[in-house]
Amino acid sequence: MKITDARVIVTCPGRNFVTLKIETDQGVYGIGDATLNGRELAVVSYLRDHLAPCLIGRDPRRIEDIWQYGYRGAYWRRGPVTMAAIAAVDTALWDIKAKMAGMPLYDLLGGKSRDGVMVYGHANGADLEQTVDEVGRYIGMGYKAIRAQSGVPGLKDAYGVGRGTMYYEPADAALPTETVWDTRKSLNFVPKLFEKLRATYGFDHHLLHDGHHRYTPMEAANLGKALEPYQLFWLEDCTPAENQEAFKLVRQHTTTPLAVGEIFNTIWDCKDLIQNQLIDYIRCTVVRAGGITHLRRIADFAALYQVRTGSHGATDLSPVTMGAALHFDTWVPNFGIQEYMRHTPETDEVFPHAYSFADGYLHPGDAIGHGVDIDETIAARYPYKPAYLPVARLEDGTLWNW
Ligand code: EZ4
Ligand code: CO
Repeated sequence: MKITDARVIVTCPGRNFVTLKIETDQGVYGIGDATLNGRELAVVSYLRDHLAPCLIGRDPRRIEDIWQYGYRGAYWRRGPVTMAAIAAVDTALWDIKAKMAGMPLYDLLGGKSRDGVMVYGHANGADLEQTVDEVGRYIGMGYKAIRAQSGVPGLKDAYGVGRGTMYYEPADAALPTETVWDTRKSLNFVPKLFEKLRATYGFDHHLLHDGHHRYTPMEAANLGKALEPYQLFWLEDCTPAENQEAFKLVRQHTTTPLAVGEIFNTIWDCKDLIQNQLIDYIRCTVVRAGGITHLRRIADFAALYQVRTGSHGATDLSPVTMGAALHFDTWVPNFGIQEYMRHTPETDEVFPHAYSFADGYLHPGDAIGHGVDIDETIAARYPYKPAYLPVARLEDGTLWNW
């Protein structure tokens, strides 16, 4: 069996997506997601100009060997661009293998460990009252777990607050939007939001919050401690994690569970955090962390330390990543939760998929492969459009972490 073609498809049904389609001499094809928000064309070139030509003629059944070829064979290891390209190839090859086996991908991975994948949705509002109402709306839709982000008094454009509520999309402009951040204002406000949420809805639902890398370790510790009475499911990205040791400081001050890893690319980024038990959930997902082959390695390593998975699932993760992640989540023994931001109807039309939502759970469906396809005719109607994530500055103009 041989790979005959590896094509990159760029489409923008409301937001940009980069998709790899691998074709074989046996008529079976596989689909992989290669989207890197705000840096899409770098991955397009990596695939089109460098990796795809090396794949032609290879046996698509040799997933592990092709993974190692992409990783070790480039000499230049790791990094978001490289790992998104490797992930796209890997996802497409698992899709092909599962189709050849006539199985849904979760069966090929080892079978179902659970009946449904618990997801958390995003409730956000311009102020406290609106956010509280939004959380109520998510509870009404059947969600068991909800992330709450709110506008902060005195700050324009807080992270996580959209223009429309259902389809929050941070990559909002052809050049990066500038936003302003102030930690003091945020620390004054966030505990009040969760106090109100628990007072209104009680403690039956899981509540989550994303700090989006904006606090220093000591500020993060302070926030984690202040949130303890409200029993969060997790506090995410409370401080930047390049220096993994920073989490020792946070950890020794708070019992609020911590989640990190949506911007990690490999097991090496997670290694110290996991083996020192500095986090509770690892946020890596298929496209960011080298596909199913590498994500599986991260999850198995995490299991040794009772760290559970909590895969990133924002709108920039295409339905292809969502589908593959749901198969992974259905199998992985140490599953925790899956993030789920809904895609727009235009995106769902470009990517027909077998997964579905019911009662707070996503189900991967029983289609063979990972169950997500791309309609190239519809995709061609939406050409690439430059779109960037915002940047954040402190009130004095200092560039900060968005
Ligand atoms: O800002 O995926 O938890 N979710 C997030 C996302 C990220 C975007 C960046 O592309 O932090 O909203
Ligand atoms: Co996040």
